[in-house]
Formats: sequence, C-alpha cells, structure tokens
Amino acid sequence: MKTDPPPAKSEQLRRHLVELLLDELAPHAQLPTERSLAEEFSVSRLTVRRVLDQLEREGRVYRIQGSGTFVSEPRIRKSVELTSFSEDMRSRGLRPGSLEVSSERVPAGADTGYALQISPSSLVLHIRRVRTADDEPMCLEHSYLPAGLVPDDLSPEELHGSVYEVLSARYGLVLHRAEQTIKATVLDPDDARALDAPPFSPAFLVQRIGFDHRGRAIERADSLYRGDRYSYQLTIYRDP
Ligand code: 16G
Repeated sequence: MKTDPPPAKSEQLRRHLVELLLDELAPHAQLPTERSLAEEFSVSRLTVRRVLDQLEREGRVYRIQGSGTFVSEPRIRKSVELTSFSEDMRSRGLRPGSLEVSSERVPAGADTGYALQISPSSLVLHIRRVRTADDEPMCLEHSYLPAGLVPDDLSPEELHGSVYEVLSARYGLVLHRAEQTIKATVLDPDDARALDAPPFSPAFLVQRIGFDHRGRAIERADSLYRGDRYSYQLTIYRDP
C-alpha cells in the first residue's frame, strides 16, 4: 500500500506552531525561541525564521526586535461578536431588562417581508421593547420574527428576558450571521419619551437582519440607542 510521504520538516514545524497558537498559548504569550525550535525540529534557524515570517504575514504572531515572537490578539474581538442585548449589557457589567413590552402577529409588509424572504402578507411576530441597563432605558427595539418559525406566543416573562435564549431553547433557532447597518438619527418625541431622553436628541439606529446556519432569515430588527448613553466599539484590523 502506498502511503503519503511525511510532511517536510518546515511543514511539521508550522503545524506544531499553529497548534500551539490555537490551543495552548494566550494572546501576547511568547513563543519558544528560534534556537530552541531549530533544535527541536532539527532544522536551520533560517527555516524557523521563514515559518515565523509566514505566520507573521497571516497576522497570527508579531515580533519585537530583540525580545522574540508573540501571539497576536484574535481577530474577532468581543465587541464585534454577534451578541444579544442581554449579552452585550452583561459583558459591560450591567443588568439587562425590558420595559413597555408588547407583541403581536401582523402581516410582514413589503420591507420586512423582503428582508425576511417571505411574502408581504405572511405573518410576523412583532416584538416591541424598551431595553434597559441597570433599569435605565437604553434602546428601543422592534424585532420581527417570521411567524412560521415562531408559531407560539412568548410569555410576558420570556419577553422581559432574552428573546434569543428563548428562540434557541424552544425552536433551536440560533443566529449565525447578521447584516447590520448603523445610522445616525434623532429621537422623535414618542421614541424620546420611551427612552426618557429629550426630543430630537441624537441616537443610533442599528438595523439587523439575522440568519441561521442554514441561511434562513430569522429576524429583522431596528434597535434605536440613546446617543448619550451608548457607544459602538469596533476593533478593526488591516490585513497583513
Ligand atoms: C440585540 C439585537 C436585536 C435582538 C436583541 C435580542 C442589535 C442591533 N440588535 O438588541 O436584533 O432582538 O439583541 O436580545 O444588536 P435579547 O436576547 O436580550 O432579547
């Protein structure tokens, strides 16, 4: 029987380092020295350097001259993860809540139907909530879920807590990807009252269409955040 030849030593070294980076070393931890890697894998230091150059180009490690090679930060930081309001607030050390909760089944209409890939006359569950952080109004949320995927109504307690947790526990619906647009806007008097903010004060409108693993659109949402209480933090990278 023909077997594949063993990978070249430089490839073995590369695989070993990638495993170390993925499983063992924390961001900013130092990698073994070039000399010890060269000895361990019986390769020249030039070979080690080439493998490290490649990892550096991929953004997996960074080097500090005279000090050594270190593990880079992971590319996706918490702040750009696809989170729910509840997770977002908890990660900031705040207690999430909801006020003025209502839900009703209504026809999707043209825009929501288009976003959710259903006909305008199909029903959606429209959930409206004022979301709070440590009891302070932060965000006014309108969420539209296809009634075909969410056949039962949510109880008042469920609507006050995390809707994403209910969707996952009850229907196995889990957001995998979302398309999101952030716009600057001002609060009209009704929205300002709900958010306990002055009329026409600045706000962010974040519009989300969320998809599950199968690519089905499972939510369209408009979240209106008070501009004085909320900041949107992104960590962005330039390709190496
Ligand atoms: C976030 C989502 C909103 C979703 C909600 C669920 C944005 C812009 N919007 O507010 O679409 O309905 O989380 O939060 O991120 P929950 O699980 O705490 O109810």
